[in-house]
Amino acid sequence: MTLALTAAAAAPIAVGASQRPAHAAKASVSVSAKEFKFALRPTSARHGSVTFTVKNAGTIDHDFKIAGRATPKIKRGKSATLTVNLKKGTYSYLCTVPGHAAAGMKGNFKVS
Ligand SMILES: [Cu+2]
Repeated sequence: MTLALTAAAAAPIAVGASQRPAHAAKASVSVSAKEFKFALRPTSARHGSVTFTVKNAGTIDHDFKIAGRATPKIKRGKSATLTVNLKKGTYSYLCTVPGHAAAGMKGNFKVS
């Protein structure tokens, strides 16, 4: 009885320790931008360094702004990356081209 309980308790701890790196998490998010919508994959991340790779899958210029930082304007078919350090919280993102956010190029990104 005592032996069985000890083994069961020890196993999950060992697995968790091997999967959790000691350094801060680094996340990658792929962002597709088009008229007039963003698609993020995934839509959330752990806090730490998050790199957004933004591809313009539309026909006109777009950019991607989050946490006060933005990519340059991205031409159709081109990509840009933006790395930001995010704390826990919910961050709104948008395209800063006039009218685009209002048309739907905005959303919320969750950081845990
Ligand atoms: Cu746009």
